[in-house]
Formats: sequence, C-alpha cells, structure tokens
Amino acid sequence: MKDTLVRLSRKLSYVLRHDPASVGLTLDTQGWVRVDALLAAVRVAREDLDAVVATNDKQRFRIRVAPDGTAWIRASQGHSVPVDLGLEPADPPAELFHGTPRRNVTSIMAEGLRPGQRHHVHLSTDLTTARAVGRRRGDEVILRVDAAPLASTGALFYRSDNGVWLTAHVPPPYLTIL
Ligand code: HQG
Repeated sequence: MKDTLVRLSRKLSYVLRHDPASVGLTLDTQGWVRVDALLAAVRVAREDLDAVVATNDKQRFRIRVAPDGTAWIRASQGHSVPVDLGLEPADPPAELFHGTPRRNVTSIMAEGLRPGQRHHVHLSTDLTTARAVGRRRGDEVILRVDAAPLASTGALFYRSDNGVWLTAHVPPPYLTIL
C-alpha cells in the first residue's frame, strides 16, 4: 500500500476504534458512522477512502450501503470505545494463535490472556499473522490457544468481519508457548 494510504489507514483506525470525538464524530451503537460525515471530518476524498478500504492489508474497515442509499463505515474489530459489533457466537477452530512481546509471557501464563484496552482478546488463525501482531512491540513469542476445548466449556468466540477471532479471556490451561 502507498505511504499516504497507510497513514490514512492509521488515522481511520484511531478515529473509528478509539477516539471519534477527536474529529467531532459519534459512532452509532454498532460502531458505524456515515461516510460523508467521516470524509468531511478527516478532510479526505472518497476515492482515497475507497482505496484504503479495498487495499488494506487486514481488511480493517467495512463499508455498507443502507436501504436509503447512504453509505456507512466501521472498523471490523479492535475498538476501545464502547460498541456492540452485533457478532454472533461461532465455533472456533481447534487451535488459534496469539503473538505477544516476550515481556508479557510470565504474566499471561499466570493470569491468562486478557483484553487490555480493547473489548476482546484477539486471536489469529495462522502463525504468520500472530507473529506479526507480537512483533509490533518487540521480540515476539507465539502462544497456541486450545480454542475448541475452551469453547466447549461455554466460553464464547466471535469471528470479526476480517477474520480475527475474538473472545473475552483465555485461561492459562488453554495456552501453550510454542
Ligand atoms: C497482552 C492489531 C500481560 C497481549 C493486531 C498484547 C491485532 C497481556 C497486549 C489487534 C495479558 C494488548 C490486537 C496479561 C494480554 N498480561 N500482557 N495477562 N493478556 N496481554 O494491541 O492482540 O493492526 O490490545 O498479548 O494486529 O496485540 O490494529 O492486542 O500484547 O489484530 O488492525 O496485552 O490489533 O490489529 O495489546 O492486538 P493489544 P494485540 P491492527
């Protein structure tokens, strides 16, 4: 992706997940905001927004057109502001993966994976993605999550529109350091 689009993607992530008020926007209860309002607030052209939505490496944003023809956009996951994404619980694969900087591992193996500032713990279906997530903040360690056994205890899992698996907490017995 071009540098300008990467910068715009970062800006949109910040606005749509963490601080819509920073540009004078309010999200609806499910995290959507009108595209025309967003374009005016961040002073961006529609074609640049469409390019970010289409080419974003992790498909972070989703646009939908309402029956009255207005276009709405939201981030598919990663929020810290209160939104209800309206996702239905789903059966996870047997195993999922989570990458984290090495400094977190002792605490994670003692208390499990916690969501931190976000609404859910974020889990990946593949090692490559988990590694990239962990490496954002330092020397990464990959944890395997025994997702299906955890789900069988009643823990709820959700799959975001962009394929990230979300859950509230992963207790230590379901974690293995790879
Ligand atoms: C760690 C990005 C100590 C956890 C990524 C992580 C992802 C603990 C950090 C998405 C802990 C939270 C989410 C415990 C968890 N003790 N540390 N008990 N439990 N942690 O950013 O999963 O590019 O909120 O391991 O790609 O890193 O923004 O979560 O290191 O998909 O689209 O606490 O964000 O997506 O950090 O990343 P984060 P994350 P985007």
